[in-house]
Amino acid sequence: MSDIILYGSPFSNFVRSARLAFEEKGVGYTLEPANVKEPEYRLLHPFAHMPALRHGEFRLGESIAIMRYLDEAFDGPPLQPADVQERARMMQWISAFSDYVVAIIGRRVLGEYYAPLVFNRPANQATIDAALPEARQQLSILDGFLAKHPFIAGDTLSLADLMYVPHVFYLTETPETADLLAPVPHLRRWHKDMSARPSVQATVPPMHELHAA
Ligand SMILES: N[C@@H](CCC(=O)N[C@@H](CS)C(=O)NCC(=O)O)C(=O)O
Repeated sequence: MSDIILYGSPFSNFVRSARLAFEEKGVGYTLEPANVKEPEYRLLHPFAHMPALRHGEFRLGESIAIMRYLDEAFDGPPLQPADVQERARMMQWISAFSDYVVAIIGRRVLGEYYAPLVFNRPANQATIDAALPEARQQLSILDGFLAKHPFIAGDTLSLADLMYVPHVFYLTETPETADLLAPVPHLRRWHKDMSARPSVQATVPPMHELHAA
């Protein structure tokens, strides 16, 4: 058992991004359930979300904070570009992800398509339909950058790729959401390349459990 514990569900996109950072760095960890409703959980994450991390006495919440901590506190391949402008561009994509992509593709498109499986309620098609134009635009913006660069921040793998992979993975998993990827070949190429990485393969959510539930 590792002395680093990551709290969260293997289905959570944000937990998966943190797990991807562990895998890419080669840092061992134990994944434990996050009891977000328990008052003590707020000692790990003040806003009671997942993921949260415990490393000895150190506690930390929020995926990107955990990912940067792993990258900066441990040896292993660097996950942030050394070049200051590339590092800034990495943060641009991560910030856009957290504010725009999560709101549209995460909450409105994926959140609704997966509502029957995850929340046991019907999908709200009106919410999906209203979000689709902006979702398509977001994917096309990413596609345009990936037409010229192998990775989201530029020439090397970075935390930005690890942030986006889980959301794009869920898009590939239903026929309706996979349709959104048809017009974005460069994003599909990136996702194919990412899917070949051992880190991505080691963190695939156990979808059969979701379908059986
Ligand atoms: N900004 C946060 C988002 C985390 C988040 O929204 N996590 C969801 C699960 S995907 C959560 O904890 N929801 C509360 C709950 O499940 O009760 C991060 O990047 O870590």
